[in-house]
Amino acid sequence: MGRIIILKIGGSVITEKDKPLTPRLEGIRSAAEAVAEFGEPLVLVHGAGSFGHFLAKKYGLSRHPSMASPEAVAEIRDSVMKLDSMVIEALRSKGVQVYWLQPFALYNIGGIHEKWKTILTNLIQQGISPISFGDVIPTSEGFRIISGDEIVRDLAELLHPVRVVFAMDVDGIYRNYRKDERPIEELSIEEAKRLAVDPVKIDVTGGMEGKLKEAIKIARIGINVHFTNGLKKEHLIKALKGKDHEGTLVKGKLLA
Ligand code: IP8
Repeated sequence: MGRIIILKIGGSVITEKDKPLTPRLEGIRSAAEAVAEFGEPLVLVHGAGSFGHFLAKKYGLSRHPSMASPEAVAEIRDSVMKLDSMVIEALRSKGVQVYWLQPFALYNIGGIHEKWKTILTNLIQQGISPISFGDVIPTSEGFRIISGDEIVRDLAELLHPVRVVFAMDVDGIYRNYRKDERPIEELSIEEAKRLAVDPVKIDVTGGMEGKLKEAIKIARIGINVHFTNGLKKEHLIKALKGKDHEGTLVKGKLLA
């Protein structure tokens, strides 16, 4: 069985987070190049950045299901799909072949459907990178935002990858971003839990805090989680290889 690595390309890498509906073209290109140069198929998930969070906030949608207007849902979906096409196009232009996965279709009640384990593993074995993204999805109680970070965690639980990489617009996790020069090299699950990270207020799915929470859940099933800078190609390639990189490793440890 081919080894599986999951990469989350953060919304801050592929969009200008403070400017609504603005792609970060050099970030999209650099992440696509890193994936291409790494050379192995990956399970890819990307965030929505300013193509999702501004609109979600505007229409009052969050991770909890609520009733939303059809216009709101259609507008958010349309917007994240535009970003998704740009990411897919950049990847394909660098020679990375992807298979697009509708986030909603992955889910069954209670999590990702077991059947996807074989399907996703087969895609990887055939040299194709499945790709999904943070989205707005229907539930029995209305619509909700599903974060790419949440999809990554659910995929990690299903697929037990050799590692998970979160690519962001900073080098890693910092104790104090403004004061520290370098991010923390390694965090145990306990240390990660103690670390207070400022949630970015515009991010309806929890920003850095949300990422760290999902990383802790992944590390608890024994999987190493790497945080790295997706705007720095060499950093990202090293993280994908699981080598010492300039980012932060949350050390996986199987907890009963
Ligand atoms: O950027 C959020 O996904 P994320 C999706 O991965 C929307 O948290 C539509 C805001």
